[in-house]
Amino acid sequence: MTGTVRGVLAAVGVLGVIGVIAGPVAAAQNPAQNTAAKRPPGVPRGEVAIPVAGESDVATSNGPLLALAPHGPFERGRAVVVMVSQGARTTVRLKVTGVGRTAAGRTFGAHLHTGECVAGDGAAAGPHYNADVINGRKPVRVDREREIWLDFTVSPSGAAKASTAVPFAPKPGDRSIVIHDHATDHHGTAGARLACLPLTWT
Ligand SMILES: [Cu+2]
Repeated sequence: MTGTVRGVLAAVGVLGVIGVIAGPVAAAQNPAQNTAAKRPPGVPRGEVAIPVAGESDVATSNGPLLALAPHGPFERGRAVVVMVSQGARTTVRLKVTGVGRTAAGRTFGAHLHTGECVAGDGAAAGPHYNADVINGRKPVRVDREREIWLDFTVSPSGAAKASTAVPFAPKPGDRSIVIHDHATDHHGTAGARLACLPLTWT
């Protein structure tokens, strides 16, 4: 599944996504606790309200990673990302699975980029989503408060998790999570683009 959901998510597709990611939406993990008893007025049976307070925008994506470089450790990789914005605060969680064993123990950079995730075309993803750049603020600062950085270290079983919280709400678009060859340095640089996951919301 790739796409956007605001406010109310269809239970069938989304519980699978939420189920692997703890956090603000963790209460959705157990479908048995989220049926009739928690269904607010106007939410049809079979759907579940996201249990977060106030106005929230939720964007999720779940699917195979698209290769941006040949023969990388992410060729059979999959990823799930859940981004929840409440006001000016956004929490993003990423889970990656199916990473090649040669990558166990390695740390990779991962970021939200402004552009699309297109297989074989790393440039299509554009630059990092930077809140200063997007909002025209100068000087532009590059750090984990202005950008969404999700560096992760791969476990022996080929899985990894990362999360971040930032003080801004990214503007909608056809965007991507890009995985890079090495950990992000203090300039925001992380080497070659290896794979990406589309993340689109409106
Ligand atoms: Cu990046």
